[in-house]
Amino acid sequence: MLNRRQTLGLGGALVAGAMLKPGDSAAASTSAHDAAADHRFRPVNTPDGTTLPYKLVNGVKVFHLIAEPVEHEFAPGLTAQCWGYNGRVHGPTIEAIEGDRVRVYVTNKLAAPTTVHWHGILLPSGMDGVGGLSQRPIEPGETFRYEWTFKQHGTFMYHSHHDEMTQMAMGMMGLIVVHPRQPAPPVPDRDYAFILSEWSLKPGTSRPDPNEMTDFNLLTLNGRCFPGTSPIIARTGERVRIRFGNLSAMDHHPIHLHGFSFKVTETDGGPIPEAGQWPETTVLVPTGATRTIEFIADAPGDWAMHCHMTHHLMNQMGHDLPNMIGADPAKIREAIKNALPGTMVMGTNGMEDMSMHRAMGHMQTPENSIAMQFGEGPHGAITMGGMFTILKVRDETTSNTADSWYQEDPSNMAQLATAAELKRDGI
Ligand SMILES: [Cu+2]
Repeated sequence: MLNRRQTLGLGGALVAGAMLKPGDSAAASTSAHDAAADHRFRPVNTPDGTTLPYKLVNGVKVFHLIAEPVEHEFAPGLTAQCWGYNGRVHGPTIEAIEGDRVRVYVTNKLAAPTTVHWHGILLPSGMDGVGGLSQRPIEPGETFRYEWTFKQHGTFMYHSHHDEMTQMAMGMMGLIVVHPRQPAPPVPDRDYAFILSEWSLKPGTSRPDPNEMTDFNLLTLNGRCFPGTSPIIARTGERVRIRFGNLSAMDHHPIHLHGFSFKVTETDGGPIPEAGQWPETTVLVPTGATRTIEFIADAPGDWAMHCHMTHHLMNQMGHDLPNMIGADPAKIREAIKNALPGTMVMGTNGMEDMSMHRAMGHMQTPENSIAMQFGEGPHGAITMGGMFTILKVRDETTSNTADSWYQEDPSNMAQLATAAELKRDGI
């Protein structure tokens, strides 16, 4: 059930942990995925991310988070000096089972003090991780121990709770997925998890700006912006669960999935009783909250999944541009060409032509920046960036599915209308 990327991401953890059972005292390195072997739950897949391994010590799952600077790639061609955990932005997903006793060591390798808050987890006040309120900050070089028993299941998050504005803007967050001890059927065939976040990274710079309040220019799914996001995959007829957690500084994200009607089955407060679930195609994920959706992937195809705020589908270059719709840019280019050589003016028909110029190398952009919108699809440019990815549903999936495009039956495709058709229908 693991896809190619997930298998790669897990590396040796699966092998090392395959034979461990709860209660083993051996301190062998493993991950929550070992339990999948006895079918108690479907392991969660964090696209473009990974799951944090643990050691089982006298029945306690022991995790180690290391807060540290990370050079992070948002999409090919765009990297930044961020802060994350265990060499990643965002941190690896912590996965466990309801009832598990867990111990999480947090080592601070940053130059600044930090803490970790376990967002939505029901635990003792002293383990809550709020700097100054529930503990003193973890100074650089120190390691703190957090410990609790999971009394609940669902989708939760962890994040810095010290100098939050700075540290969260730099990337210090991750997901926590707790599976039910007694899974209630139907257990999903696919279980994906995304963390939604936003960044301000001025073109040509290499450090996110934590002082930004409104003009975020990188909107990410698991720290990646389209076209850097990996697609997600399902086989036709499978039950798919997708978990969204939002830790954006200032924005909520209405996540829209094409092609399906889904139900919102849980929040970070817990499962929603079936009688309270209603059908949706867009789920609003407020900042500081999680939402989980489930549906049957009963229609094969390449289906867009994205935030519906159109400015959250733009990358860096889409900001602070003059409105040139319907104007003649030639005169402006002429007027400024000596003062600002290489300047592009937004096209008179929108952004697509500008992105095409950029992609074809006609347009100069600052070093370490990416086009505001532009992915390559089977039928031309996909004129989006940011919080956008693709759900690929196929009757049969293979290791190549992620890189393939859906071959639609031509009779089911929008086509250039013929003269005969126009005449027939009186157009
Ligand atoms: Cu959004």
